[in-house]
Amino acid sequence: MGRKFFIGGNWKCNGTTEEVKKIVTTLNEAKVPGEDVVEVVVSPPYVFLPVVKGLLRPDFHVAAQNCWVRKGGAYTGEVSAEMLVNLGIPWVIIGHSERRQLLQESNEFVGDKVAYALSQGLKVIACIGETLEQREAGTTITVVAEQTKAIADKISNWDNVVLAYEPVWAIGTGKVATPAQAQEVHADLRKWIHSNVSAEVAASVRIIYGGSVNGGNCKELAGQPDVDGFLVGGASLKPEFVDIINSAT
Ligand code: G2H
Repeated sequence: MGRKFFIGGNWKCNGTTEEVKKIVTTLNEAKVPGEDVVEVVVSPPYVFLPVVKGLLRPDFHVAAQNCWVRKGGAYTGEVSAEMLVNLGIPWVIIGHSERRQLLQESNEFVGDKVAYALSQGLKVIACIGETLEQREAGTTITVVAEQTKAIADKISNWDNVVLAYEPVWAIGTGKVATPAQAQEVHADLRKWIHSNVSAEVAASVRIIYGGSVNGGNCKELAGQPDVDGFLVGGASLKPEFVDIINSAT
């Protein structure tokens, strides 16, 4: 079976209740292909998860932007995987580069988080990607392979994992990877998974691209054979997100 196209909207730390409701209204009124063609998941900040989940059309789903690395308890300011499950939130984004860079989340910590979230029944969008310095040093595949290995070392079942390749230099900069650059890394990563995880996982795991995706550049990127969808930041807050969803066809 082919890999179903996946579109994630990462709203990051944006929005008021009114703004969030407006985005949901736009999404609810949008004409998009069915769930058999494209899987759509939007990720509001924690505080808006219940309102978005309550108002959002049933064929779209919600994700948290992070969760704690193990069972909840005395961890001030954290939100546990169990709490997300309790709220009926099916997905979580883990290892976004903003957290890796600003909050020093290491590869190992991200791997532990992915494993714990999966163990609790969540589905995970796991983010990886190189910095500009690493790309210019020619270490892109080494870096993303190390990030992926830290996850692979901790999990045995990839059915509920989507890998988001997000080159750090393309995030929120307006500087999108070219379709050829994205395809090259996705294909290399799939090869790495083939050799280091299994042929089955390499064939089935969805590798989505993130980094300045918008309504204008999505179609060409979507046409690349190893690009299985997008994780969209800035443009997911705007009506053009609907065009990005429609790039699935
Ligand atoms: C990358 C992306 C969403 P943007 O962080 O995860 O954001 O599309 O704004 O570059």
